[in-house]
Amino acid sequence: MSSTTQAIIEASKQHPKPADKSFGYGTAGVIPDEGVRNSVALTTSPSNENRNLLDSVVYRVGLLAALRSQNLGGKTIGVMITASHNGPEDNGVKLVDPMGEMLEASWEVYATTLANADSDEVLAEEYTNLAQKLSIDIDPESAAFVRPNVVFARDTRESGPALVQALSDALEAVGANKTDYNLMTTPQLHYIVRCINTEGTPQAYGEVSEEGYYKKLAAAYNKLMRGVPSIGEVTVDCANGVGAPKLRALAAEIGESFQCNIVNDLIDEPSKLNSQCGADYVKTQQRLPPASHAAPLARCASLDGDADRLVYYFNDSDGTFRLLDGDKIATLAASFIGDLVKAAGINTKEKTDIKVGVVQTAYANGSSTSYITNHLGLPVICTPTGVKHLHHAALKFDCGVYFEANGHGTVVFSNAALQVIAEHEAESPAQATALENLQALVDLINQTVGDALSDLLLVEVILAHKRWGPKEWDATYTDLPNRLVRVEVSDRTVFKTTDAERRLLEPVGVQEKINALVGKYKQGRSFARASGTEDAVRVYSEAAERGEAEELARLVAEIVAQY
Ligand code: NG1
Ligand code: ZN
Repeated sequence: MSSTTQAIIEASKQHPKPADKSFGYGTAGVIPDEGVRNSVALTTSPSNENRNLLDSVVYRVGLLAALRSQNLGGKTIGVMITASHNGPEDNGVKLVDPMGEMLEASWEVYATTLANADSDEVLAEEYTNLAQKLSIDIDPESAAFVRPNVVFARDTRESGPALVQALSDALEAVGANKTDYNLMTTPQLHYIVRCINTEGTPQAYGEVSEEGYYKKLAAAYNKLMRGVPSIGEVTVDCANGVGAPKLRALAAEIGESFQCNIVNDLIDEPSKLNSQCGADYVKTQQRLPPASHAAPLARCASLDGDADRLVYYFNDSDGTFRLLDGDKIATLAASFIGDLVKAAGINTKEKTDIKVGVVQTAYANGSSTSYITNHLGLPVICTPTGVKHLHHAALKFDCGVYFEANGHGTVVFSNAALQVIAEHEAESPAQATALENLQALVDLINQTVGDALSDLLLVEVILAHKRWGPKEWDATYTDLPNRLVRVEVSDRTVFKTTDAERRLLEPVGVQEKINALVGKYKQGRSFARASGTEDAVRVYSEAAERGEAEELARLVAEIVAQY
């Protein structure tokens, strides 16, 4: 047995896997097969088996991160410890690939294999097998040994530091170089990973530091706001999470051109994380966080617990709550960018040098899809749920705008588009201004992953340029009434979908029943799919009238519940 495998076994004894648990890599990272909410649940009581549950997963994910780095010639891999929008007692772990993307899909199965190894010895064996399969030399004494490079960060959850220890133990066992970035938002870690791996190349993404992140965004924002009158303060609910101190630092770096009122910033009270506040609360409850008091027509926004989701909302003059979700952010961004490439003279009637497109999931409101196609005249792709699918599809465009309805998304530019934007020659002062704005926009947007802080600045810039309040933005199109229901079933794996999860293949006959129901409703649409993060099937429906959307959801849920 090599010294590395010996070290893996020794350290693994500190992070044992509970015997009766199994794991899979879901829409949000490694999760137990019975699906404990998003990512992996963890309670803070040391005696609770859930603690060991996540402890072993993080330890093993640390081993995998090192292998991933070695497999890519020593490129830096990121590990983020967070359970995003979920409760404070949950936690989870995700890997970040070298360009700041999510872990390549083919590696998800390796994560599952290591997470499920039944003993410390079997884990070491699986690790060795995997290294062999990937032709990785794991002996630090060997000439062919590539030292792994791994960086990591965590959100504000109480369980974070203990999990960082598990991760650290794994990295030490395999002789990896490691850097602990402590508290960060998920997108900040993605930014850091990309900066490290592109440093000194023509694709350099920015300074490798949290400070560098603020400077890059602040400079881009201030460039875009030059000569543009302020539209006043935005109130930002930070979900009592890591986004609060980070937004404060960003706002300080920007200076007076960005006025924000930060609420729900109690990060020293861990139980308050995502509780009665945050993007998920606002989106699912369709109401203001109780602690927020929004004046009529005042812009409000909410982040989630790791600041990768953003939704906007406001109270109308008559007091009704209006949500501006990921679909509204996507349409706003796509229309602004579409106009800019035209104003810069890059796209004209004769040529489309930068093809702009939008990527959504089946949960996008039908009205948003029609608006993009019919009003903005842009192509739309629908993908399965999970940002990795959206991100991948967005790369098919020169400029791909992707958002989930829940507010997770960003804009990605192809290398060809970046080159056009950098080299295009403006033929008038107006074109020159548009081009400069486009160039600044590329820096303002965190292209690695959906980033609530970057998206917040993006929306603020667009609204200021358009001189729009939330009501004008909301008026671009009217959402169809919709309903999302969670249905508990005995075995969610029997639900198999096709067509970007919009139709069921199995159980056989169910789709036909759904179709028959949908046909009875004006502008009716409904689909059912197994959740990737919870042990349930989700049913979504929309229709022309609220009552009809509700009824359709109820009836489809009744069909699903029979399985
Ligand atoms: P699942 O549980 O697979 O529906 C949920 C969200 C996704 C995504 C993931 C990961 C809905 C309907 N689903 O996935 O959009 O955010 O969690 O966090 O919002
Ligand atoms: Zn999140």
